[in-house]
Amino acid sequence: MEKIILDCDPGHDDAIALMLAHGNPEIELLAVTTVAGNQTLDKVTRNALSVARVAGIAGVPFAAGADRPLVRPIEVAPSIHGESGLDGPVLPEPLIELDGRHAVDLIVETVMAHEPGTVTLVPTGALTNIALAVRHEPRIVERVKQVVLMGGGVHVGNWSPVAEFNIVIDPEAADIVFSAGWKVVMVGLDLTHQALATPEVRERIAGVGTAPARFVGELLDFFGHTYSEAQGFDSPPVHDPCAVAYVIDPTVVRAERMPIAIETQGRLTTGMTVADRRGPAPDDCTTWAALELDRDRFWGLVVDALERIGDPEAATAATAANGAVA
Ligand SMILES: [Ca+2]
Repeated sequence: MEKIILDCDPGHDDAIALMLAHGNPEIELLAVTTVAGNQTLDKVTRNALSVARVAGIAGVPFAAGADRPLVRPIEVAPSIHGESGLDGPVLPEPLIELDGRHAVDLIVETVMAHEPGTVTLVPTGALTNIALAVRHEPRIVERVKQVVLMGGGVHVGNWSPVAEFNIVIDPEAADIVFSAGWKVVMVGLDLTHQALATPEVRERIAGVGTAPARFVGELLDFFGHTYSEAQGFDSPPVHDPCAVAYVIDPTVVRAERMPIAIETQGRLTTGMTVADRRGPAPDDCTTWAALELDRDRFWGLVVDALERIGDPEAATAATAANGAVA
């Protein structure tokens, strides 16, 4: 079992990442934390709790974190994710309550409570919470197994010609996380632009036939529309579950070790993940870039997770009905 903390900003692809982490039997989801990014903190936090209900997640602490980047003003992405941050499906009223702790405290306490080298951090939003956690308790750098993050790209940007959204909205936080000295796997756009929800993929998901699968279908309908309008994609790239897939099975995502530094000063290049591919990585290099996705096995993991999640609301209703009869 791989123990993870998912730090996210749902977000259509974050929602699918959360479902993959919950449904996959190789993953033990220790905590879910939220950070401002795709939308404001209040919105993405409520979205995370709604998705928890759809997927039947219970007994996992959810905590809200930073409501803005470390230094810069907040920047959100309604052109991709809509005004709610998760436009498309009806978002049910959450059943679970938010943990009272700040996300940074929950991350630090969870990492320090587990054996060294056993907890993987999976950030799929801006790196604000993770950077704050490093500053708050530097011992987590030694203790965490690895950081597998969705963000950046070796050759490509999306929010600017050379920068990806999660990195560019808080490049100072990204700089702290990439240079901390722990193993960082950058699951960036080179990789996630291979994770396209094509009509064939969406048919496979629809074939699962459950309420959570329909919810994912409605997410992908909206996401497909905005990605087509805003960035000219025929099918939307479903970024965030790729990071979870790497944790489940690193052979689904091929990564290469290479030095990666964050540009925080550039007039045109702020937020660029500057990857050095000039030669073999030096021995002390701790950063990796994901480059190649096994598409079929990746979507197989997503479909399998949805099948295992089943229909939690229907199951709850059936249990309640049986209870009433008894
Ligand atoms: Ca995200």
